Amino acid sequence: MLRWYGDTSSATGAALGQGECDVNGDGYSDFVVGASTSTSGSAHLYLGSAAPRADDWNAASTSSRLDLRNPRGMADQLFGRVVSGAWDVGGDGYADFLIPNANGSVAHLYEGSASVDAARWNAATGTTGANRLDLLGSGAGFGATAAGVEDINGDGYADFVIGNNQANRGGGDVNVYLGGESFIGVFPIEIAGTDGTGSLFGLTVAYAGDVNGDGYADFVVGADATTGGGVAHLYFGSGAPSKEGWTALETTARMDLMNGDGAGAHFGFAAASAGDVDGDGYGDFLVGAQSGRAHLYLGAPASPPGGAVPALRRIDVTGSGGVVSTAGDINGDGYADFLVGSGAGDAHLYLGSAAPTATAWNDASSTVRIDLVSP
Ligand SMILES: [Ca+2]
Ligand SMILES: [Ca+2]
Ligand SMILES: [Ca+2]
Ligand SMILES: [Ca+2]
Repeated sequence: MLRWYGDTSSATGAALGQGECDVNGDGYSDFVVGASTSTSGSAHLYLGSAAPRADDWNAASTSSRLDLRNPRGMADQLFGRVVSGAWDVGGDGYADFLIPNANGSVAHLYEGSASVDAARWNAATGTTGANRLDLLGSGAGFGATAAGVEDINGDGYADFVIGNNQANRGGGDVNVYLGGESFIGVFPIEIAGTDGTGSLFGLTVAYAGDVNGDGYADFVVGADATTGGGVAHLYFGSGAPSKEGWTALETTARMDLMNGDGAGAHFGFAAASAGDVDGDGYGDFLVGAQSGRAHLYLGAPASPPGGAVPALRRIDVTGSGGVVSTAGDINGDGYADFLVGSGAGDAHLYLGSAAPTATAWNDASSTVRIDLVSP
């Protein structure tokens, strides 16, 4: 997901950036744009088609756009500040998506279907048949972040993560929800942060792809406000994920990624899957910082074989770092490309290749980096 950092009193956009997201199953990808405001907030689902048109999507009344409102109807809950694609949580062939109340202790999972219906989706919390699941958490921090993480336990149902940076006496935690045909009522796996009070563990949650190539998707949780300048944790999916496995001090189910950018770097402020940048079949992912650097971790097989923990090669790109995202494959060469921005008027597109290097990407006149400035 993209963690929005800015003026929450104005309408802001955050697109579904993950995977194919065909909510109504018509073969065209759809996307959500959040518009968090100081009132109740809103979000808009734009339906893809063979010939999308701005005048249609922007019309006051159109079937190509579904306008979503805070089902709780309350002000100041930051509905729409965070949106995330969730793949197919219910296993019915339609993509689902997440919109938490980022300041409201509730996260909403919207269920895709052949006949998506805004009125039904906007029904008040607790309404049966709303085609929406309202997941309740404790404390105002629950729902500050949300991310679909594909399928981390390999059962064919997509899974997702909700962050609560204020839980656990200020150390933060995340809830991992495993999808299923009738997963309502199943308790999430709760991972409590151990990075200290005020570390903001869970204020970054992100899909990482399958980093170690074992067939299970992996995910990242950031705690960017530790006294050491931030930390990020890579959690490995498996056939039987467990709280104990993910939280043990010594474990092969988790990898702790340490900050190398110095105090105050806010390493882990952002994270995202980068796709497969070097085309080796292993998922690569980004950890952003406010140090002016972003870090690409290249996926690799477990070492030694049979475990989960890979030896990850890290490439640091310089110039920005607070906003990171996959870009898909911009130039169609089979290597995924990625974007890094500062949130202050610049963004950089990094082109993937079989053998990417920091030297080539960071060169002042690089041919594998495209610098974008505000037009
Ligand atoms: Ca569609
Ligand atoms: Ca699953
Ligand atoms: Ca994996
Ligand atoms: Ca790779």
